[in-house]
Formats: sequence, C-alpha cells, structure tokens
Amino acid sequence: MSAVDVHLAVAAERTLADDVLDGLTRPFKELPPKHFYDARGSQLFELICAQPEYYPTRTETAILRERAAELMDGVDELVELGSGATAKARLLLEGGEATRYVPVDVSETVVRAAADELAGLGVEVHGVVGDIERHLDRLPPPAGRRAVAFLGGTIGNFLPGSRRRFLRSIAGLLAPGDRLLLGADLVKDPALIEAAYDDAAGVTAEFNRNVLAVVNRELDADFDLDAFEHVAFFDRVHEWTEMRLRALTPQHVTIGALGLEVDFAHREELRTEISAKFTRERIAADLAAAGLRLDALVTDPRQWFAISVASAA
Ligand code: AVJ
Repeated sequence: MSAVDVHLAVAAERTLADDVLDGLTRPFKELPPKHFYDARGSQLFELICAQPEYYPTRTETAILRERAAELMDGVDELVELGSGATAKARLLLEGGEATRYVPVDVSETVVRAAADELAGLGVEVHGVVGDIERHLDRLPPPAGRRAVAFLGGTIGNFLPGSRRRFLRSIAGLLAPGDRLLLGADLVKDPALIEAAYDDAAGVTAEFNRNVLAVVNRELDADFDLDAFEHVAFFDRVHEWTEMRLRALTPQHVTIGALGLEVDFAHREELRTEISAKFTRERIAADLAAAGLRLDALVTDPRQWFAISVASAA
C-alpha cells in the first residue's frame, strides 16, 4: 500500500527566484546548494557517489550494512528526510522491523520512485513531497516508534546557526522513544576531503556548474557555463569544504525572470556549497543546542563518517 502527499507547487520556484535575487546581489555572491538537484543534477550526484575519491556514500553505506539492526532496533516507522535514492532506506528497512516508510523529498519523481521500489519489501510507503526546511509539520501522524533519518552528510550543507535551527525542527518530530539517525562526514586529512570534492573525472565540477544551467532554464538567465571554473577547498578554520564557481573573465549576466543584471569581475567567485565536517564534540554540541541527546555514534573502522543516534533530551 502506498500514498504520496504533495505540499509543493509554486512555492518551490519562488525559493529559487528569492535565493538568486538575494544571493547574486550580495557583496560575496552565494547560492544555496539545494538548487543543484534538478534531474541532471541528481544524476550527476549519483555519479559523484560512484567516483573513487568520493568516500562519504560508500562509507555510510558500509555502516548501514553492518549496523542496520542496531540502528533500527525497536523502530516501527522510518521517516527519511531528503530521501533521494532508496538504497540506504532499503538497508535500514531490511535490517529492522519497521512497517512503514515515509520518504520526504522535494522531488515528486524521487518520492514516487521510492514508493514503487520499496513496495516489494512489504512495508507501507507514505511519501511526502515537500521542502524539509518548510514542511516538516506536514508529516503523517506517527505509526509507532519513529526513526527520523537524515543521511548522507547533508546536515553539513547548513551553516552552523541554521544547522542548529534545523535540528531543533527535527527534534519537534520526536516523541519519547523515538530517535534521530544523523549521517555526518567526519574531520580527516584535508587532502582526502579536497580530492572528494574535486574528482579527477570532473564530475563534481560539472555538478557544480549545473546550478548555473538550472538558473538559466528556470529564470531565463544567460550564464556561460564555460566561463566559470570549479573551485573546491577545505577551510581548516571552519572545518568545512567550500565549492565555488570562479569567473575566468569578466561576466555580465542577465536573469530575465528577475529583470536583474549581474556582473562578475575577473576571478570573482560565487559560493555554491559548504559541506561541514564534524567531530564527535561538534555533533554532540549541535544536538544539545537543539534539545537532543547523543545516545550513540556509529562509525566505520577508519572513523571517516558517522551515523549519530540521538533522542529528545
Ligand atoms: C549530498 C550534501 C552530502 O556535501 O558531500 C557532493 C553534496 N557536493 N559533492 C556533500 C556534494 C559535492 C554532498 N551532500
């Protein structure tokens, strides 16, 4: 049995327009990473996950494969935020006894595919199409003990303040006995991190530039993708990776739908993503600030990635 609730319509397009208007008129230009993921961007992200340098997905998947039973012990319902592909949910569902799966994603295609692909597992799928930053109040009422999973390390895309705010909104979904399963990439040798965000095949570079194609298509803009180079580096002070797009020559861009003209100086950069790397201490502190308690930190032998198990404090 499956159902899909859709809570997105015009509002989704509005966020892109607002984010482009705000982000490209700032002194330090910036676009939020959520706009990478159109059909092409989602496909490129799946390709990134298969690159030898990109360790997070592979490492997290290994943890899920080994530890699903413990992560899902006593759980009746799995809610997955930003669900994307179903591979991880499948490992969690197969490892435990949950009878309902609630994938939440901005992409209706993703949610419908999840409902179809997991139908054979004998779990009820209740998909929700929505923005995890705005629609967490629209989840179906809980069916027993809940695990809310936010995997992949996407929590690292939030700046520290909004990260804590977002964790607080997740805390609001947890009753006593419920848990959060939070995937987070850990601090490690910067060379390994930088390679993961600048793969030799250039897939991450193409993924990065794809955000400009999204703006061109959705907002009638005329970015020249070839005029921007991919930049990725690990900021050792903040302990996060940044991706930027750097103008190779001065650029004049028109964003038709906004009636906006934007100039880039030679070598000017547009920040497109931060991806924070964590220590146990930082995870515990962020959780605590959101009213959550870190119950367990489940990691791989090299301690490259962690899935935190947390509950309402
Ligand atoms: C999907 C947000 C976890 O930050 O590592 C991959 C996205 N960016 N390569 C990450 C991404 C560049 C990814 N997350």
